[in-house]
Amino acid sequence: MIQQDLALEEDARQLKMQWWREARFGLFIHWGLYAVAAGEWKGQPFDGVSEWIMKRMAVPVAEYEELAGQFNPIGFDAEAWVGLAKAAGMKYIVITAKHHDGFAMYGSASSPYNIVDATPYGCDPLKALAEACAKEDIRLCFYYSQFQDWHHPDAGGNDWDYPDAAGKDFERYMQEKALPQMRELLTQYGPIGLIWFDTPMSLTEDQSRRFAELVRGLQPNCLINSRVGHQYHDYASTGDNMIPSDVFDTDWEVPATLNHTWGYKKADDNWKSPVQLVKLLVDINRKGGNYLLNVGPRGDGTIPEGSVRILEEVGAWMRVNSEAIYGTVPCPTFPYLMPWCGFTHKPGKLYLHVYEWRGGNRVIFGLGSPVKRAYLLAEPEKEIEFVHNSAGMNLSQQLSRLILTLPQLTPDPIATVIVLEYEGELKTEPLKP
Ligand code: FHN
Repeated sequence: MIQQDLALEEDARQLKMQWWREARFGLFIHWGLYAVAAGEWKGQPFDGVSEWIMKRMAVPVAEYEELAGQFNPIGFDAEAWVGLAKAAGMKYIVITAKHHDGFAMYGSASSPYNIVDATPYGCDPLKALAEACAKEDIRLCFYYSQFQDWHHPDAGGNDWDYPDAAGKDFERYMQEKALPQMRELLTQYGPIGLIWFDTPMSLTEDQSRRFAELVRGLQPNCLINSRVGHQYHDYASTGDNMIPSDVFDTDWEVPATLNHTWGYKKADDNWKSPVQLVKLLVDINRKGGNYLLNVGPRGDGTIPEGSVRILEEVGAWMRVNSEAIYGTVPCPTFPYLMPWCGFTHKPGKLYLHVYEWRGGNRVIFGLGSPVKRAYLLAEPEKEIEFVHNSAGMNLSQQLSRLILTLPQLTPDPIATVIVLEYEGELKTEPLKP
């Protein structure tokens, strides 16, 4: 009976993971009072990720609260944000409903320290986002810092206003803020794709379980990431910007920055280029993961033009090539490194992302599955000539050789994708002495 229950639970998890596995690319949004500070406190620049300014500069709660009085993001446009994610080819949005600073970015009845009650703006951006996401078929998801809350005297993280030795009652924080806010988020905004917990730190197993049970009780289809703690998750978050070195055999996602910060920081224009981003997306997808790429909107509600332009360029590439991204499954490693290309995979199709195109012969060693057809994803009628020799004694390290004859063409400035249709299972061959 217990075995049967477990099997049913696993079947249900497989079903609810489907949209997320199909999506492969999502938008993370870090937005909060720290966007007003923009990486400076009293004219002093701060060296670190912007949303940590309160803790790193040990800003007293009463002083940090003053940012709320200056927060009036009249430039916020939910449809433009959702439109940007959609145009970039992203399928879900995860936004900070409450980050470690404890400020709720929605109208919360459980704490007046929220954007509706404590700012001149007085509106609920998550409501507007929920409506825009529903229209555009983008899954709305919430980030919630469940352990750290530097505003609440009993929560984790604030040892300058509230020293740990003063006898914190974490249970009181859970009962009066964290659990009620989770309930609000799961009952006021329609179906939520996932709850993105963060920094569980010293949460006990019982506390993690109660967060997970609350989510599952209110929205059984809502996914939970591994930072809920104690293995109560549906999928794993890797470390920030940390990509596994090879295929990772579980459901996983990389939370990643576009520059060097999550929240808006006016001094940080270190944007990754569209080429770098697509290479990362391809690499992450090949290894079986999702890419959750962050933007940090400003205090006025606008997304920095630098990030908008880059995401639009990624989107232009996605419009032609997203078949090679959505719903991909892991692709085994090839025996040799091939810096000129990347791979993604779906059963029956191997996608070769050519970063450095040149006409003429290019060889792929070690593809063990017979190739039936090769063509350009952007122009499927353009067949690519090839010869596929199976492994033999006289060939390099006894590996199969796929010799592609690439035509002269104007390549995609990011990556030109070739589809290789193959027979049977996808097999790559190991190097032999
Ligand atoms: O401390 C946070 C950080 O500010 C940011 O939210 C990232 C996103 O993954 N999570 C924590 C650090 O891992």
